[in-house]
Amino acid sequence: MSDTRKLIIVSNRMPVTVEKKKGEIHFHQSAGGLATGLGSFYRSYNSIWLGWSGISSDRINRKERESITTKLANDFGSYPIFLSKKDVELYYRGFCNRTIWPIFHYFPQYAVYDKSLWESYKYVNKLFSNAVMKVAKPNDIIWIHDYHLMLLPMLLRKKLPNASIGFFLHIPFPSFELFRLIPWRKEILNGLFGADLIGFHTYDYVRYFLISAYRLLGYEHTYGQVIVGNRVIKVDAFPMGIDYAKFDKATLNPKVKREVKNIHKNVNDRKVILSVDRLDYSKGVLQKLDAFSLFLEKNPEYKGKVIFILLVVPSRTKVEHYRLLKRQIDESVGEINGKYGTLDWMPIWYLYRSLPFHRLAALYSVSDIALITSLRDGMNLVSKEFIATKRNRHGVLILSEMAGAVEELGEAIIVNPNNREEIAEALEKAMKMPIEEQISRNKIMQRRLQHYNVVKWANDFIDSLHKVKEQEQKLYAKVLTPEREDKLINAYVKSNNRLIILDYDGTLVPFAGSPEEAKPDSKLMKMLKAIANDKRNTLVIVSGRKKETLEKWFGKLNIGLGAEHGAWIKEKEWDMIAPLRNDWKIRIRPILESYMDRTPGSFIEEKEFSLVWHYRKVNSELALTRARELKDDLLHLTTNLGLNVLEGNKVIEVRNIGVNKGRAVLKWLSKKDWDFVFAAGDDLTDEDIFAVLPKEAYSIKVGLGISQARFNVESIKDLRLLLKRFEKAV
Ligand code: GDG
Repeated sequence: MSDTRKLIIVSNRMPVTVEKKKGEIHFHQSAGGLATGLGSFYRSYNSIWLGWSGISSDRINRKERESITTKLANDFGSYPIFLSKKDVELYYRGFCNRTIWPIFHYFPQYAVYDKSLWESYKYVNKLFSNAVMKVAKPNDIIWIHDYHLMLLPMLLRKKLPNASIGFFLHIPFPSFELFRLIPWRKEILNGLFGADLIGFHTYDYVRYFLISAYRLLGYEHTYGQVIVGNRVIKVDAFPMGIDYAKFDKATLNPKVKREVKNIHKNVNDRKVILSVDRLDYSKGVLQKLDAFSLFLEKNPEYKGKVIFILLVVPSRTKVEHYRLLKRQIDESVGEINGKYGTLDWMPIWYLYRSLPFHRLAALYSVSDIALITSLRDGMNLVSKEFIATKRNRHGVLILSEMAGAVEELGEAIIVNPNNREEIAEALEKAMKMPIEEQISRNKIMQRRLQHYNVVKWANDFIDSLHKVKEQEQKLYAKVLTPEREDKLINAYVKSNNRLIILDYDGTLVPFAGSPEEAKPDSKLMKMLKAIANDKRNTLVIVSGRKKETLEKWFGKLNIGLGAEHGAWIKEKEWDMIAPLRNDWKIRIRPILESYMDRTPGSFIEEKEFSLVWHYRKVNSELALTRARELKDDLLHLTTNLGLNVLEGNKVIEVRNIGVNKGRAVLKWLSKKDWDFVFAAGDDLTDEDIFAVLPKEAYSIKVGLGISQARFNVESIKDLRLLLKRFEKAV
């Protein structure tokens, strides 16, 4: 695929690190998974990567800045963002790692809520936005990565309304109860909603995010699709893969082979347990040390026969909780080695540093067991890399159920990282697992990892981003633009026999629970009256409401009415659309009542020919479950009773088959040879109206979203402005 648009990747750090040593500037490229995954796009697009260079701007002068920028652009396809020492302290070490990181990893006790850190986070996100604006064109594709830049999507959206913006979060998205703790939670969500596509590692994170969006911003979703104003936003899971081939082939590399030999020499024929983590409290390092100690205590026969290689990669050592953790790990290792070690056997080999790739790969290769006990982990790539290195060879993965990777690595031994007994037992089980079983478990996982590798992951993400945009454009194709509106008004002015059909709730006024709250305002009444009084117009309101309510509100106006979704219609007097029965209500009502009792916030509305269960005020998740259950229950019961179960906007309604707004509208349609037919509605029940209209009719759905209507308007306000033009044209 070749595209003239640019692909702009934005992450906190770019894949090149800039350092200043003894007055000289050095550049190191890091070949991370992300860079590999994006490799194919680099070739098909004109790409650029933006991020912090790693060097603080206080340490370089203007000339150095310029030469760094030029070198990065020419040699690395990158564009640097310069952060001062203070920015790094407040934004990176501050808000990112002292507020977001602990909350998103379920460590609220470590989180600080400090306005100055938040201000710095906002400021640095703006710096990133300014930098992107220096290189971006209106239709470019922008892929933003991770928790450091959650405000960036909206900052960019405001400046580049047509750009394709994707956001991917590499860490977990927490449950609402955690996320709500952050004082600036709404700003963060709003920031993210600037993107067209918001991606997470797992479906659980998607769910948690959508629940927060609903609870905090009132945004609803349909299969992960959220419509905000005139935009479509998709939220979905994209489990990040690894550069599979790199690990699969690693053991063929002579440098790795040499290293493997070396390790074997030192290990002898002892079993090797491996642990690889960044220094982070979310990784559960203390927990695994504790479990290893318990394992030795319970299985003394393994003393002298097993080595635990503990690789801890230094990270965020300037944040206090990390320093404390380092001390605790040092102590724990010392304690265990002191307790069990002998003159010729040290149970834990502890490495506190980062290793070059060939040494890491060699460790994966020689280890019999990989022990991953993250307390929370967005994905955990180490577990995937370990399995990928084990082609046709044995090796057991023990994996925490709190790591995102567990969804794809179900053949591992899964443990709860807080259960030391379970981890110790898992170690014992892993030690004893037959080699054939190890290989066959690994093969299943390898197939999966090979298939959904990092390139596939990145492709999938960008493809989905294109699809969301296409979908948005389809919706846009139906938006009532000013030109289309002018044509409509033109047709209105020229015509003499006009039929105007309007739904009420959600179309003319916002949804509200009680009739009192939803009463038409005086401006609306004035407008309807004016339209109705034009002799060329026949105005009809067709609603789900009871006839008594409609009569009270509109009875005095010169308009037709349809109540209870058309069960009753009024031209001069109220009349039933067809002979209907309602004795079925005695059987259905008790079912709805049992749901009402078990679902706080829900209530039943009884109309003459229908029963309605309302759940607008019910907690979102419960509402969803209950609505589904109730629909299932009702479907079984109603088939023989000649009833229909219909889902409206936060309601489930049971009514006689054949009663719908469309049938009511047909009554008016067949009356005359209309030369202008207009209908507006907002929800599923109005689709029945749209379905019976002649092709040339002007039908309008209020709100963006799939509909049979010819056009969409964004909001009630837009529809009322349009109707105002009817009034003025009188
Ligand atoms: C975040 C999320 C999510 C480790 N030590 C060495 C070394 N590594 C490499 C590994 C692996 C990477 O670092 C670590 O990735 P993880 O996924 O395990 O964890 P985080 O760093 O916390 O990453 C995490 C990830 O983002 C991706 O979205 O999975 O949940 O927290 O690739 O190989 N590499 C070398 N020497 C080392 O000593 N060369």
